[in-house]
Amino acid sequence: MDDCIFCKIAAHEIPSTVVYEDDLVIAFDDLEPQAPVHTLVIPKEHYQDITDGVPAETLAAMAHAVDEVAKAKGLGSGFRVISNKGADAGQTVMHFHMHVLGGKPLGEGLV
Ligand code: D5M
Repeated sequence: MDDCIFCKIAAHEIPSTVVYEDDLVIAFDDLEPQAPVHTLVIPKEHYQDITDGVPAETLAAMAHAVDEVAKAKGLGSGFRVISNKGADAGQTVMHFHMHVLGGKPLGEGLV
């Protein structure tokens, strides 16, 4: 999509700190980190959110990328994966993404 910031990151049209990349996905550090490690995993193709008909192959590639991020960032003791869908969940960038959060004890609550 022309006006999507994450599409531009996926195309390397705007800079990001890339942690992992393959043919289907790219992972890069969040600009507004909520934890010592806060990396986003996105599909290179544009999907609005997790419910937008994302192919199984792409979802599997994202799961693999999460694992690669965890290894690259030394998150062996644990981490959290969150994907916001829609305004009520706080989604601000309408390109499907998974937040990978860690680097400190995150507590037991989900919100
Ligand atoms: O999360 C959207 C996330 O995207 C939020 O944590 C900020 C991050 N963001 C926005 N623009 C950028 C760029 N250019 N680089 C890196 N990170 C970015 P949401 O779940 O939609 O609220």
